[in-house]
Amino acid sequence: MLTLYHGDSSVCSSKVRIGLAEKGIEWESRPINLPKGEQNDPAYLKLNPNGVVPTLVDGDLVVVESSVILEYVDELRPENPLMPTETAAKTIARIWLTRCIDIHAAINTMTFSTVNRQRTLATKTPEQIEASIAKMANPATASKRRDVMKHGLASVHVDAAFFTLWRMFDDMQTALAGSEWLLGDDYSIADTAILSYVDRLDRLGFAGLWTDRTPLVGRWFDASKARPSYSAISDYIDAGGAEKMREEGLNIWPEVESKWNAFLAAHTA
Ligand SMILES: N[C@@H](CCC(=O)N[C@@H](CS)C(=O)NCC(=O)O)C(=O)O
Repeated sequence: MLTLYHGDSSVCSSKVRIGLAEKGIEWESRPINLPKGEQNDPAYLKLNPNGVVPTLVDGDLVVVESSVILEYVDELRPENPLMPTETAAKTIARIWLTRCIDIHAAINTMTFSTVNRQRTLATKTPEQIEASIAKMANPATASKRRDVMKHGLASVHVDAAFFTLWRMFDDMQTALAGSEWLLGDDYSIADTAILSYVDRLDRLGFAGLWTDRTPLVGRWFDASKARPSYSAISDYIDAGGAEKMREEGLNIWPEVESKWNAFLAAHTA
C-alpha cells in the first residue's frame, strides 16, 4: 500500500491526491500539519529534507516532488493512463510537469503575500514570525518567506509570480483554444498537475487573473471541478475556512488587480 504524507490544504498534496483518485489507487494517509510545523520534525525531514509535502512512500522507495509522484503513480497501473503515449504529447506533458515547480512558487507567493501575510501579521509578534521562519529547512524558501512577509505585494517575488502566471494562463488559453483539455480532447496528467494551483487562486478570490484575458482557463477549471477527483481538494477543506479565505482575499483583490494590470501593461505593450 502506498503511503502519502500530505497536508489538507497544501496545493502540492491535493495535486497528488487528485492523481491517485483519477487512477483509482488506494493509499494510506499520513497527515502533516503545516501550520503546526510538523514538516520540520526531524523524522519527517529524513524522508523529505526540504521540509515540504507531499512525500510518497512505496516500500523502500521514497518519492518527493509532486510532479514526479504523479508520474510514478501513473506508471504503477495501466488503468486510466494520465500520461499520453505519443512522443510529442508526452514531451509537452513533461514541460507542464516541470513548470509546476515555478507555478507552485507563484501560488505560494500569491497566498503568503496576501491572505496568509495579513493573518500572520494580525496574530503573531515579529519574534514569533521569525522563529517559525527560522525553522524552515530550506534557507532559500525561508529567505523568500521573510521577504514576502515584510513587503507583501511589493515583494520582488510577486513580480516573479506574475511572470509565471502570465505565461501559464496564456499558454493554457492557447492550448485550450482547440481542445477541451490541455493536451487535446483527452484528460491528461497536465490537467491533473495544474488544477490545484488554479483552484487556490480561485479560493483566494483572484479568479479575475484569468476571467477576462484568458477565459478558456475558466471553462477548463469548471470542467476539472466537475470530475469526481475534485473531491481530493474539496473534501479536505472545511467550508468555514474556505469562506474566510475568499472573503479576506477579495478584500485584497483590488490591490492585486491593480498590480497585475500594471504588470500586464508593461509586458504586453
Ligand atoms: N516543488 C515541491 C513543493 C513542495 C512544497 O513547497 N509544499 C508546500 C505545501 S504546497 C509545503 O510543504 N510547505 C511547507 C512550508 O512552507 O513550510 C513539490 O511540488 O512537491
